[in-house]
Amino acid sequence: MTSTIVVVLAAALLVAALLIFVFAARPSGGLTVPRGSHVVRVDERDFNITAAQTTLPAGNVLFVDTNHGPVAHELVMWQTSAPAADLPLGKDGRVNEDSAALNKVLDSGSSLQPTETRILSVSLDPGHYVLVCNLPGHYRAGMHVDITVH
Ligand SMILES: [Cu+2]
Repeated sequence: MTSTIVVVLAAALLVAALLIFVFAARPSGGLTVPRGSHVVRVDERDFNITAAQTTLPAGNVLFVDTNHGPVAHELVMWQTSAPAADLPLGKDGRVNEDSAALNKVLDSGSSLQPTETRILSVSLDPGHYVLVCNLPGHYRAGMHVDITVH
C-alpha cells in the first residue's frame, strides 16, 4: 500500500517537472512593437470614439483599436485643419472623403466587427488630425475625435 502511494507521488512529481519544462521551453510569441513606436488605445462604441491620448509625439504610432459596440465600426484618420466636429460633409451626411481639406493617413479598410480589436500602424508628422468612423450616420452621431501631433 505504501509503495503504491510512493509510485503515485513519484508519477505526480514527474508530471509536474514535465509541465515546468514544457512551459519554460515554450516560445514567448506575441507581437513585438517596433522600437520607438507609440502605442495608443482607441475605443469605439455607439456612438463615440475615445483615444487614451489625444496629444501624441511625431513618429510611428500603433493604434490598438477595439470595437465595444453591438454594430460594426471602421476607423479612418485624416490630417486636416478642420476640427473633428466640423468636417466637410457630402450629401449623404457622411464625411466627404474626396474633400481637398482632408488628407487620409490611415484607414482600417474593412469594418471591425463587435468585440474585434485591430492594430493599425501609421507614421505621423506634427499637425492636427481627426479619427473618424465614416459608416453611414456614425460621424454625425458623434464618432470623431481630434488628435494633435507635436
Ligand atoms: Cu461607426
